[in-house]
Amino acid sequence: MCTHAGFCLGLFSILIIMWQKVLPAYGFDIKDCTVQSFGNGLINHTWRVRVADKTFILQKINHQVFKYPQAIANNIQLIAAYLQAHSPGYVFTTPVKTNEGKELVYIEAMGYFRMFPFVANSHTIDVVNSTAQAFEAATQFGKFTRLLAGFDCTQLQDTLPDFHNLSFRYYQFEQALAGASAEAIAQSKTAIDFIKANYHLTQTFETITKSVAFKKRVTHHDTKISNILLNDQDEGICVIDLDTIMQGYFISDVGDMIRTYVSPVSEEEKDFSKIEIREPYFAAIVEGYLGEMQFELSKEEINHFIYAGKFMIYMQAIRFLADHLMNDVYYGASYPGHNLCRANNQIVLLKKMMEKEDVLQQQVTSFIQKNIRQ
Ligand code: GN1
Ligand code: MG
Repeated sequence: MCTHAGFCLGLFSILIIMWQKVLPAYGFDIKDCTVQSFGNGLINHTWRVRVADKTFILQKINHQVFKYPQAIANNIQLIAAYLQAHSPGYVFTTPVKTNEGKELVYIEAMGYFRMFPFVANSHTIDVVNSTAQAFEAATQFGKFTRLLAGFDCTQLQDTLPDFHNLSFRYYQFEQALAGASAEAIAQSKTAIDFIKANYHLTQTFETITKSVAFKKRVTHHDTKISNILLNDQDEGICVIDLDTIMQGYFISDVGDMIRTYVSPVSEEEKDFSKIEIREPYFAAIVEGYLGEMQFELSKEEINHFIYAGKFMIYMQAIRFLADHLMNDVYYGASYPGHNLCRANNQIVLLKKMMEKEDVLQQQVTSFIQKNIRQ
């Protein structure tokens, strides 16, 4: 929230100027539009635009992070064309074209923008409050990859090179450590020691990248609950936030669901005693995702279902910690030590998951016994 009136007003005028430049590209006059901030992503800025009886989602792409916005637009187009041909009933949101027929608007000194149609009778949620929601989301993310199983994913461009490359993230962490102040290192000592002590998780990732049993597929790479559109009955409609769709391993999508659905509190929680592994929510992810993907995944991949969760939680802890050591240049921070707190939160989550590994593995095993072997 803005605490300084002058700053707030300044920010608002910049937004107005920006909308005044972007909206005409779609044939809209700002006077006829109601624009409201929408969602809570850390990277892109999103607004809901109402004009007459139509609603759209307008996004400003973070160009510092996504250096190749055109690659995102190309990937979305390729996937949309494949889905249109092979699964015509499937809802897949594609950008609205500008008056010039383009998917992106570039405004000098402001960056790239794009607009999506708002899917009627849909809503998103920020927190998973029921196992049914976890099941719906896991089903949608699994279905997305399954429907694209016949699509040649090597056609997709990397919109964020090395995004979920854990070896690269570990290297970035080492670089951050080498450049960090003695004070920041001392303050982060427990987190640094934990990351180093669990380097074996990076080694497992390296084994995966060399294994023929692990396949690259069309992967969403950001499977948090707010990236699923739900209908009024809370049933999944489709996946959204398509920027990081690239080729990747299933551990990214399953792992981020485990990371973000299983605990009742998010990475923002400062009271770590609230972090918990809710077994029924884990089971809902297993049932939803494997319900769609059981015949696509190899036995070896299914055996790494639990690893997927550890991989993503560990990588997120590394990314927050490295950002803290580099003075919050990537994620930003609302208070001093914010990214260290986020990293420590993820470390607690990982420890709690490691404690429950056997019980969780039992859930995967029983799904396989009930379904796949029949
Ligand atoms: C970022 O902006 P958002 O919330 O969709 C990040 C994800 C992290 C997430 C952590 C491009 O996603 O990888 O998991 O923050 N996206 C990018 O909250 O770095
Ligand atoms: Mg995202």
